[in-house]
Amino acid sequence: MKIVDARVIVTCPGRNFVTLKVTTDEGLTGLGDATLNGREQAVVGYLAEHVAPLLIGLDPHRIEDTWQYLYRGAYWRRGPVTMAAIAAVDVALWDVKAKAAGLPLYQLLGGASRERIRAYGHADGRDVPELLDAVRARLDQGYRAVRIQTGVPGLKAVYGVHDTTADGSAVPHQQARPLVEDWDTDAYLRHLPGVFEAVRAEFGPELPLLHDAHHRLTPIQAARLGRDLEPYRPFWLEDCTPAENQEALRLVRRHTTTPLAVGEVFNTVHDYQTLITEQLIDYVRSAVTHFGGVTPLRKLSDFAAQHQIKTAIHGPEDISPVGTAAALHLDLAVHNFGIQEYAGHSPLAGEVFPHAYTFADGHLHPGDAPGLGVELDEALAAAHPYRPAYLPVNRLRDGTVHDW
Ligand code: KDG
Ligand code: MG
Repeated sequence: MKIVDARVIVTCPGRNFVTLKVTTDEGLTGLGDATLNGREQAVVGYLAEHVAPLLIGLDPHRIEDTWQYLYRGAYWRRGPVTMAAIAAVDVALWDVKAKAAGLPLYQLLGGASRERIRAYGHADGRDVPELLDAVRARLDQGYRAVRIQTGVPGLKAVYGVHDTTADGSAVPHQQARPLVEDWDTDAYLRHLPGVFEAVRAEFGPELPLLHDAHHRLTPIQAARLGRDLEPYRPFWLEDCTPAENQEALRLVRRHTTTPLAVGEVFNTVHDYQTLITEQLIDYVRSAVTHFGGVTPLRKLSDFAAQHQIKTAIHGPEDISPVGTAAALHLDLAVHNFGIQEYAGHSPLAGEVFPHAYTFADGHLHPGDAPGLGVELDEALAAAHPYRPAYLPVNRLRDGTVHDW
């Protein structure tokens, strides 16, 4: 079998998604997600100009060799743009291989290790009463685990507290310049334990509660927060410190037993070396889409497993249904699965990407269609073209730029 066509398709069914579609001489097609939120066109250029021409004539079954060819062959390694482009190729080739075998992808990854995949959803509110309503709404949708984020008194716009559309999905920031959010770490550290206390008081001790600090704390601040949250038994504290500094987690770890989750902005296993070998975290959070695909994420899972660390693949709205499906096949197959983030997509995104995966009773399943189980309605995609959008930026009260 040979690849005869490789095309990049950008669509905005409510938010931008970048998809690679490969076609073989046997008429099989494969899809890969290359969406890099707020920097989509950089990946489009990388894929269309530098990668797609190299794929023509290759045997799509040679996934490992193609991965190494694109990773080592470029000389310039790593980084989100490069790794999103390689991920799209990797996932598209896995899709082709599994379709050629007539099997859902998880069967090629070793088969199912479980019946279903526990998911967590997002609940947020500008204040505690709004958050409690949002948690209730997620429980009504069937979720059995919830990430809780709230506004902080005195701050106008805080990470994770969304404006929502009529269907409840988050409004993407489609404007010429990034929205500016504001931040005050002391106010946040004072506020958050009370938020956990209120949610526990309302929903009891069993509901798994997660929280994302989105890289904003120093190690000692993160240590304090982890300790202050311990009475409420969080499922995890995510991205407590800026991701570049792996050593920072040593200090956090010394002070708290709150489980730690890290990795949505990581692109390769090298970003995890210290974190995994020194067992400084409990969950690896990388996305198939930003980590070079199914091939390296499988290797990461196995490396993490040797250190009793579980997987928790990144699943925000800005990973397309193609990237979501790829995650679900891995989730079902790997032994050390922990939990899957599932923010869901707008109904229109679901129509642009018809898919076999299902969500019911708080759990996901990738379905049993051959391949990934996701298609792309190209006519509908074309009817919703790319719209420039940025992620927000973050400033302290005195105007200093802070981590977003
Ligand atoms: O594009 C950025 C989002 O994917 C990120 O902010 C979401 O932190 C996130 C999460 O945990 O889902
Ligand atoms: Mg996060």
